[in-house]
Formats: sequence, structure tokens, C-alpha cells
Amino acid sequence: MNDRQLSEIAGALRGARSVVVLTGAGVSAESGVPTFRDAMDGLWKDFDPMKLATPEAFEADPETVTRWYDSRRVRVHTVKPNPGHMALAEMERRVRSAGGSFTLLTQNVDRLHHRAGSTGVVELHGSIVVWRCTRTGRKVEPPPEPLEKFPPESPFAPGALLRPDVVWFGEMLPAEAVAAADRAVASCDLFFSVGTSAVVYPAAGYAALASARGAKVVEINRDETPLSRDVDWSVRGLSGEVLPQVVERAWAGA
Ligand code: BJW
Repeated sequence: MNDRQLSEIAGALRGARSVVVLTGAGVSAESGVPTFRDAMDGLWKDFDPMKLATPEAFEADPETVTRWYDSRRVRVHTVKPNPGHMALAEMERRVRSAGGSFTLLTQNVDRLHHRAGSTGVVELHGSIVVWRCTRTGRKVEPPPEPLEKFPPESPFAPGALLRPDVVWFGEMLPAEAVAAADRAVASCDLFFSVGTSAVVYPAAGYAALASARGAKVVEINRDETPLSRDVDWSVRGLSGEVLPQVVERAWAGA
């Protein structure tokens, strides 16, 4: 990020009345959580995440799918929020204390934004630390240790299983999360897309919606994405380095 870009983004942030931030797996990468498309290491190197993250895969092979999710769930409990998460929590405090509105939309399922102090986080794709009964929908938060049996049996209904409370391809996003996202995107004047490959819908469409309604759009990503050419500022960098600089510059001396 050059200094001019940093100054312009910081100025837009300081002057914004309504800020929306959409985050993806890249924001948690510096905490040691592999991104969705990089999550296939070790035992999982021969699997395709696009195929495992589906109701069809769970139906066909619940043992493999729940083992994969449980290994990711256990890892999430061992990591900590990084400076990118902390900067977004600080951004929220600054925008709100100046009387503005701030909404954090996340595609991440790791709860690291909550642990960094962000409030009102809209979880578009659910949470991996919560699992739910396939029959009753009742939810449970298993302890941080690995589950003992795969697929895990539901404690709520005989013969039912537990599955992660995440949104798989082909499933609907939680209605309240979509409603909150639609409201926030429709009325924001500054939109950040951070650490997401911007290919999974409906989240991938929010930046264009915000832009069509007159918001300025900032992208922060290690790599180029399908969004990069259509935004007002495209910053190539790591979110854990770029976000703290943006927040620091926006309120320097305040
Ligand atoms: C860094 C970095 C660092 C790394 N700093 N950057 C419209 C058009 C076409 C298709 C559809 C459409 N509407 C719906 C669909 C179908 C489908 C879809 O979008 N398919 C596409 C693949 C084409 N969407 C759905 O099915 C959704 N449901 C839905 O819309 O229901 C209605 C409907 C159904 C069917 C048809 C039509 C309508 C549900 C989507 C659920 C997504 N779920 C997952 C799994 C969650 C559980 C789990 O984690 O296993 O969510 S998939 C996966 O992708 C996960 C993520 O949240 C999501 C986004 O990934 P993300 O976060 O962007 O991660 P990566 O790994 O892709 O990218 C990381 C990025 O970070 C990279 O760009 C790096 O460069 C960058 N990076 N380090 C900054 N330090």
C-alpha cells in the first residue's frame, strides 16, 4: 500500500457515516487458521473442500466430513485473534463513538472477531464451534478437545447425528444474517472487502451492491480477486498489516 492510498482510505473512513466490513478467511490466516481453499493439509491433502462442504458429502460420508470439521474446530480453539481482527474491533469503536454505524459481516466460522472484541458480528456462514442435531436443530458447543466418535451421535434424538452449524454450498444462509447484511449494505457509504476470494455468493455480490448505491469500496487482499478491478481502492497486502495502519492513520492524533 502506498502512502497516498493509505491517506485516501483513512480520510474516507474518518468521514464515513455508515461503514460495512465483509471479511473472509484471509483475515484469520495470520492467526494460523488455514483459508478455506488452503485447508487441505496433512491427512486432508487429497480432498477437495468444495466437495466436502456440501450436504451431499455429509449424507454420503458423514464420518469423513465430521472428522474434517472437527479437526478444524479443534484448531480454532488453539489460535488467537491477530492485529487485523483487533484493528476491526477498534474501527467499530471509533466509528460508533463518532456517531456512525458499523456492521461487520463475516464469512468466517471461527469466532475470532468475537474474541477480538467486535460486537454484533453477522455470521453469514454460521460457526464451526457450534454443532447442531440433524433432527431437532438443537445446538451444542462441544468442549475444545476432539470429539470421540465419528460421525458424532446427537444427544438430543436417538439415531440422529451432530453436524457443524455452518452453511454448506446449496444451503440457505441464516435469514436474519441475510436481512442484517442487506440492510447494512443498502445504506453504507464505505464498504471494505477484506481477505476474501470474492467468489462465493451471496457475500461476493455485496461489494457491487454497495457500490451501485453510491458507497466507496476498498478491497484488502494478499492477491488479486474478481473484485479488484471494480473497486475504488484495491490494496494488495496482508490484512494484519494493512488494517492497523488504516485505523491508526484515520484517527491519528484524535
Ligand atoms: C489474505 C491473507 C491475508 C489469504 N491477508 N488476504 C450466484 C452465482 C453463482 C452461484 C451462486 C450464486 N448464488 C448462490 C450460488 C451458489 C453458491 C456459490 O456461491 N457458489 C460459487 C462457488 C459459485 N452459494 C451457495 O450455495 C450459498 N447458498 C445460497 O446462496 O443459497 C441460496 C442458493 C442455493 C443454491 C443456488 C442458488 C441459491 C451458500 C454458500 C456457503 C459457503 N460456505 C462455505 C463453507 C462454510 C463452512 C466451512 O468453512 O467449511 O463458506 S464455502 C467457503 O467459501 C466458506 C467461506 O466462508 C467462503 C468464502 O471463502 P473465503 O473466505 O473468501 O476464503 P478463500 O479461501 O476462498 O479465500 C481467502 C482469500 O484470502 C484469498 O483471496 C487470499 O488471497 C486471501 N488471503 N491470506 C489478506 N493474510
